[in-house]
Order: sequence, then C-alpha cells, then structure tokens
Amino acid sequence: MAPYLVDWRSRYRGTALGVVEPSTADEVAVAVRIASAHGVKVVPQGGNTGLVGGGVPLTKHEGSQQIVVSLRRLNRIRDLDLLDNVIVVEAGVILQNAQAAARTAGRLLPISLAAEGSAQIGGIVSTNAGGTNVLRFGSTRELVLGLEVILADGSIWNGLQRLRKNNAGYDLKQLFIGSEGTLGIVTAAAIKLFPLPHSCVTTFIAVPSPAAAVRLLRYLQSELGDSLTAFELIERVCLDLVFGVVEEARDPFEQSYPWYVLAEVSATVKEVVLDDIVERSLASAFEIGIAMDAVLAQSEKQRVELWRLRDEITEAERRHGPSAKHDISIPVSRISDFLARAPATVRTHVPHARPIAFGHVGDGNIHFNVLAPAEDADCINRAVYDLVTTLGGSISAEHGIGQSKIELLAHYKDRTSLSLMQRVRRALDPSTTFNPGKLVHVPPVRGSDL
Ligand code: 2HG
Ligand code: ZN
Repeated sequence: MAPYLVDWRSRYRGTALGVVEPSTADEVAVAVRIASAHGVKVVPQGGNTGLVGGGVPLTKHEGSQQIVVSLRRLNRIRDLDLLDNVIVVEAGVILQNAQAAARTAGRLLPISLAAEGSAQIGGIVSTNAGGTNVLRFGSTRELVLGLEVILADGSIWNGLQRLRKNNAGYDLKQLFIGSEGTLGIVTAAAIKLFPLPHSCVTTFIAVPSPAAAVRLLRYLQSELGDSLTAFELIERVCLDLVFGVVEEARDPFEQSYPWYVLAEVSATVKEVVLDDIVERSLASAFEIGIAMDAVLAQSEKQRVELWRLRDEITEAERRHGPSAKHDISIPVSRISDFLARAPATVRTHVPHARPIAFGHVGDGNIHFNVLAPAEDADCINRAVYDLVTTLGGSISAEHGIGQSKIELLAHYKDRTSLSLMQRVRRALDPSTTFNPGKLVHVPPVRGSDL
C-alpha cells in the first residue's frame, strides 16, 4: 500500500485499512456503501500528484479507520463526439492520454499542466486544476459540461450531460468541482473540446521586471488577442535550479536576465504566418523597454526544450530540499507590488530563507515558494499570506486546501463563507465519510444550527 499512503512531496504519510481499486462506477458505489455501513472513512485518490496532501489518508483519524479508493482502473474514454465537441472520460484516465485521444480526433483538450503525465481526470476535476492554458481557456471548472459522481450514501448521481446551456435549477456539478473529494467521488466527466490550432509559436522572453512582464502581457494581448494562450513568469533562480538537475537543459540566452516569460501563441485560423506577427510585436516591446531579448522555438524539439525549463521547476525545487509553497493569486495589477515586498517581508522573519517565484502571471497566480527548513514554514506562511490578504488575494489559486492549508483557510476565510462550506459539506455527507480532515473541518451539529 505504501505508494498510496504518501503524497508526492513525502510530507504526509497516512494509515489505511486497505486500498480499494474498483474498475467501474458501480464498484466505487459498493465500496462507499460498505465503508459507510462500518463507519470507515473513504479517501479518493487519483494520480497522487497533489501538493497539499488532499489525496492521501490522515496519519491518524480520531479512532476511525480509513480506506483509500484509487480511481486508476476507471480508465476508459467513454465517448468522443466531434459534433458535440466533447470527450467523456473516466476518472482514472491520465490527462496526457485524454489530450492525445482528442488530438488524434483533430481536437484540442486545453487543460495542460506540468504533472499531466500522471495526473488523472478525476483529481483534476476534484481540485479544479489550473495550469498553463487558463489564460485563454479558463480553469477546469469552465471546461466541464457534466459529471458522474458517487454520493456519500453510495448512490450514483448521473449528471453526465453535455449541454452548453442548462438553467434548469442549481448547477450541481460545480459543487463537486474543486471540492477535493469531500462531497462525492467523481467517476467520469464530460469535457469541452476546441479546434486544434493550425500553428503555434513558443517564445522565451527576457524581461527587466515583473512590472514589465505584466505590461508585456497586456501589450501582447492587444496585438495578438485570444491567440496568446500561455504567459508564464519565471525568476532567474528557477532556471538555475533546473540546470542543477536536468543535465541537458540549456540557457536559451548567452547572458543571464533577472526575469523571463515563456509565452505561447496559437493560431486557429489557417495560413496565418504567426512567426512574423510575433516577431513584429516583440520588436515593438523591445523598443518600449518591456522586453530585453527573446528566442522563438524553431522546431517541436526546441518547443519541448523551452517548456521543460518551466515544467521542471517543481521537481528541481523538490530535489533541492524543503520549501514553503505559496500558490497565491492576487489582482494582476498588484503582482509587481507583491513581488517587490514579499521577499523582504519573509527575510525579516527568516533571514536565510530563499524565495523563488514563478507562475501563471496572466491569471494573477504566482507560485511564491520559499526554500527554507520545515520548522520555519509557519512563520513564513503567515508573513506571505498576511501580505496576500492585504493585497486582496487568495491563499490558494489552484492547488487547493487539502490538509496543508485547512487551518490557514479557517484563519483567512471570512466566517460566512466558512459556515456555508461547512453546511454544504454536512448536507451532502452528514457522517463525513469522504476525505475527513481535508479542506474544511465540520464541527458537530449544535442545537442552534438545526
Ligand atoms: C506549476 O505551475 C504547478 O508548475 C506547481 O502549479 C507549482 O511547484 C509549485 O509550487
Ligand atoms: Zn501552477
């Protein structure tokens, strides 16, 4: 059972009675019914790539026993319809396999993230995963048309519709998306497909500062419109970490710059010569001082190499040692203010801490991670989240709450939101069978709550 009990960063090691591996939604429902009849808690698990300990059982759960329900054997693509522009996939399908199936059919499944080689659709839906294409296509929440979910009483909710418009009552699927397996177990999802781009330009751009990066983002959007599909900010220190672990990784430039942007532009209109348009836009950006240098990938191989510099940061950081991760979002207009203040704020508390910043700047989502020993994490977290709160931001942009942020959510979220979350959880899962100790604590019901 060992791999199922520990999270990807080896920060949480749980205990369980066993790991159940159903291969159909009906079997998941039976597992839930049996567990709940015996007061056993159920921890759903996908590819186990999460960063907040949401998919592994607790170390000890108040005397209750837990089982892990792995969704990995629910790995069928149930349907791909080119007229509806939809793919219906089971929870255990690995994102990369779903993308490939869509591509083979001439369509784009736009969810894309560094862990796509192991992350599974059920986990992606349950965490409302973000990634690098949110700028253009929105997060998972905006791409899901329907869901099939196992409820706490072991019944199956068939909400696997594929309608673009449906105002017949509450939008129930949205409750389960991003609920981190606390309200139900997602067993299948219907997801929107888009036309495949005819051409694509990937460019690595050196910029003088985060403020310049934000201005470059808006400038490129005004020049290129919706064809700008990704815009990632990377601090120099991230590249140095990657060079330390990926032997074949090369610096795209001859000199080093303080900040970089990895941008991707895709054309869905045929016969558009994107390279020229992008080069012209970048030339103007150089003139107005919001970009300093740029390389354009000349082949698919080079495109993959540039993306590797971005996608390997998390692994390089993990290999470097412990870090306090802050997956925060703030209004885009305040990113440069945040990045100017956060490192100094952290260092006043922990002088030897080494902040590294990267992320999805177009979505206001920065991964502000601080390399420091684990015992400094609490103090660093408070300093960063206080600043984020002052700037009108969120303590979790895309990774969720899991077990690592459950106390932080209770501290930073307003009382009314917390109480609504608790009431929703209690209504859908009165015995807290699903994923206890994750996302939000549910206190026992008092007379005044009834
Ligand atoms: C990414 O953007 C992921 O690559 C992981 O969200 C971020 O390692 C992180 O903090
Ligand atoms: Zn991210």
